[in-house]
Amino acid sequence: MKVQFIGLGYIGLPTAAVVAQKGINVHGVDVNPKVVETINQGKIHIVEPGLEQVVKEGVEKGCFKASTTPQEADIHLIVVPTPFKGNHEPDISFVESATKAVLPHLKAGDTFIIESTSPVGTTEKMAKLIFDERPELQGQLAIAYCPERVLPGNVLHELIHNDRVIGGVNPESTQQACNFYQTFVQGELHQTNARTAEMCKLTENSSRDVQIAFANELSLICDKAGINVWELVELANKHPRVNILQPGAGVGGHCIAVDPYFIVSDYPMESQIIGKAREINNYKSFWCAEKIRNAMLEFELKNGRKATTAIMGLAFKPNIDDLRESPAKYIAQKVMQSEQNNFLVVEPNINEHSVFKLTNYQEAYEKADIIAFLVAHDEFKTLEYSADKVILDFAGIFRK
Ligand code: SAJ
Repeated sequence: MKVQFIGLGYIGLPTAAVVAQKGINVHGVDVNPKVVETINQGKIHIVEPGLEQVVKEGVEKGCFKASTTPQEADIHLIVVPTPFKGNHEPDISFVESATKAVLPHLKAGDTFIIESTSPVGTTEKMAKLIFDERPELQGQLAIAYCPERVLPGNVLHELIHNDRVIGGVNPESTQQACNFYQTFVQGELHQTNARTAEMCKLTENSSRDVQIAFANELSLICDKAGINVWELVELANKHPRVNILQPGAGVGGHCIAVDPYFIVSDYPMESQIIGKAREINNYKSFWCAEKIRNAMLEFELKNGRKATTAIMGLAFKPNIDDLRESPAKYIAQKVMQSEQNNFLVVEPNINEHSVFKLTNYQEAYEKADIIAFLVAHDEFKTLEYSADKVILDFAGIFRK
């Protein structure tokens, strides 16, 4: 059996490596020749604990090879990004071009699986595209959708142990795709149809977005009402059927802040809560930036000099080095662009940044007058609360 992965990014690469680890012949394809070269040297171009070792083993054993062009295989997986266009409409052009690239290599008996997060109906659209070009394959291919669900930072474990939802364009396709996932997934495989599987992925991330929006909305209310939101959430969660998430500086990353728009864009009238949650979570970042600005003005009025402000954290969530779609980065940019004040920017998970000059977290905490915690990195939790500083704790470091 040969398995081909189109797309060797944050999901494609670890999945390909885990499949190769099973001794299965894996051909990985990426449009970026640098990525291909790096992988063929047994190295990786992304940060993910433990991944480099698995890739290295696969390459050394000869099970895992990367190239810029697709070839014949038995299983084809599409694992490319689905960003959005102008007004938050999903852009499936990468899925389309990956499908077109695989098309000439398909043969009777093959399985074609899309893992990329996709709007409802994408798998059926790709099936049509395939059969329009290759009508002789009608009834001869398994075509299915199976979303990835792994959490960055814990990908290798979750790839094997998470349950998967698998939906084919017909029951035979579903079964054939399941047979493939059985080779490396220890979690349960749940069978459904392609549209439900597509919607399931969007639902999972929208559910988390809505729940975080609830926590963020509470934080705005509590700020006005003079209530400590961290204590409030902790106490409410003592109820056996309440489980509120943590408020923060907004929602970032390339999944939760993106996927809900795929529902809103196609079903705008129906998706009231989902759309509103996106607005609330975006507004929370804007609100944090305003809070920091106001604190700087207040400090200046009170002390007759400009404050030094520490921006604590740039990543999109705690303990990672990923700054993509990061609310903390957005807030830092917003606050710093219009002010002449002194800023100390901290991000313990990266060594340098092309825009921000980075300062050590302890030094920044010591030197600054205003401390704005934007991300709950573990390092920050080792700092002692200091009553003589203005502390804006959007990440719940001191929970005060
Ligand atoms: N966040 C909060 N409060 C919380 C939890 C998270 O403000 O209580 C914020 C984080 O700081 C971050 C954002 O939400 O900015 C997203 O972080 P996350 O840890 O919730 O999720 P991701 O984006 O790293 O990964 C998600 C996961 N989906 C779900 O938990 C439903 C993961 O399982 C998916 O595979 C991934 O999206 C994806 O690729 O779709």
